[in-house]
This record gives sequence, structure tokens and C-alpha cells, in this order.
Amino acid sequence: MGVVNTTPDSFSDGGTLYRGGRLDLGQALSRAVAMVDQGAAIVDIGGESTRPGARAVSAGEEMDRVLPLVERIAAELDVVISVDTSNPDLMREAAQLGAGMLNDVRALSRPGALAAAAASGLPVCLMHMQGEPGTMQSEPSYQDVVREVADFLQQRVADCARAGIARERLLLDPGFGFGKTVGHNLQLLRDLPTLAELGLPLLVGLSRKSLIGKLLGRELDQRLPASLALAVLAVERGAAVVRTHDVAATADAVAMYVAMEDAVEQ
Ligand code: PT1
Repeated sequence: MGVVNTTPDSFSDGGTLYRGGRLDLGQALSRAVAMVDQGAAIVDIGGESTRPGARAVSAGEEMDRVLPLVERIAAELDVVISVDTSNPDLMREAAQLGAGMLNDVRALSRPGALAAAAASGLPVCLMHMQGEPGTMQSEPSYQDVVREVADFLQQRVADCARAGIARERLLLDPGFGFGKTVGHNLQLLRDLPTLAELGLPLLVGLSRKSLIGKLLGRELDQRLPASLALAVLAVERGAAVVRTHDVAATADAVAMYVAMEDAVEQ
């Protein structure tokens, strides 16, 4: 899964797709085309920055950023379009315009989100977060982070079933960096097989995140090697989908793991 951010305050691209204060649709489409060429099966389009400390965006502004790009990519590319949103109106309209998946860091907790996702008929990624992006990194706390994340996700799967979203449509995500210390993130990665026991495909997003900065003292543009290691470790522990800013490099790294696993005597 390749990331295409349409936010001017994206944590990793910092609005490189902007020109004259507006999203450059052609540039954003080129980014998506490149990611597909490099091996992305899914492109994830977000219009709300959810990195630590990010400010909330209005529903209208988020939709103005995301919907034109969904429409453009759907018309020109053969790829699953994932929409990274918690906004039920955006879920509904994106589904109409050709989105193929919903990715909600708030696990459909906003009023109307369960119903909108159910009506869309699309697959949904449910992510765990403690708190809200603006404040989530101020003293995250758990008794047992792996158990609490697993229990939360299992509860949301049950809530989805009641709302008419079948298990078969769901993916689960521990939410690396969302209300977690470095230690919490590392425990979740090490114990990913416990989350895999929930029986649904796991999606992970570790690309360029601040745990790498904290552990290794790397700035954003120096986090690729560690991001690749984390991607491979996550796949080795059961991740089915890797959300990344660096599709070509991540695809190569994961391909080496797969080649090893599939090796036969010759
Ligand atoms: C993610 C994810 C996401 N991450 C899913 N969607 C972001 N399903 C946006 C940091 O610590 O992991 N899974 N959508 C980006 N959010 C963050 C969070 C970016 C933390 C950076 C950090 O640096």
C-alpha cells in the first residue's frame, strides 16, 4: 500500500504535491502511477494529517482534497484506491467515485461511520488509536498494550458485524505511533502474531515513523533503512499489507523475505 498524502502538512511529504496553495492533481496522479509501477497493489489517499500533534481539518476541506483525486485515479489507473478517513460523508462519496477500500484510523467510531462503511460495501481497515492525533503522544499508557489493542480490535469487529459489515470485509491495524511509546510500538511488533490470531488480515504502517527517530536519532529523510527492516519484520510476523511511502524499496525488501520462505532445494 503506497501513501499519497493530499495534506499540505503531511508529516513525510510536507505538502510537496501543492502548488500555489492548491493540490496539484496531475502531480498527485503521477505519484500514484509511479507507486503502481513500483508494485503497489493499493494506493492510500488521505486528506487529514494524523501524525502526532496534527490539527483537525474541516470535513469540507478534507473532501475537497481527496474526492477529485479519487475520481482521477479511478479513471486512469487499475489499482485499489483506499481512502484514509474517519468522515462518513467522505466514505460515502468516495465509494461512489470508485474507491475500493476504507482506511479509518478511528475504526469507524465517528457518528454515522459504521453505517456509511456498511452501505459502501467496501473492505475496511480498523485501526487502534489511544486518544486523538493532537494529544495522543502525551503519556500514552497501558497495563498490557498487546492485550488492550487486541481486545479493542475484537470489539470493533463485533460492532461492525452488528452494523452489517461482515468479517470478510475487515482488516486490522495495531496503529503504530498512535498513542504509543517506543516500547509499546516494539511490543506490538514483536507480538504481531497474537493480533494475527484474531483471524483477519493485518495492515501495518511503520514507514518513517518517529519510533525510528527516537531509537536511532534519524531525521525523516534518513529513516528508509530502518523502515525497510520494520516492514520485513512485520511481514515475517504476519502482516498482510504494508503501508509505505517508499514502494519500490519496500517491495524489494519484502520480496527477499518471500523468496527465502518459498525456496526449494535445487
Ligand atoms: C497507519 C497509518 C494510517 N499511519 C493506517 N492508516 C498514518 N491504517 C496514517 C510518527 O510517530 O499506521 N495505519 N494513516 C500516519 N500517522 C502517523 C502516526 C505518522 C505516527 C507518523 C507518526 O511519526
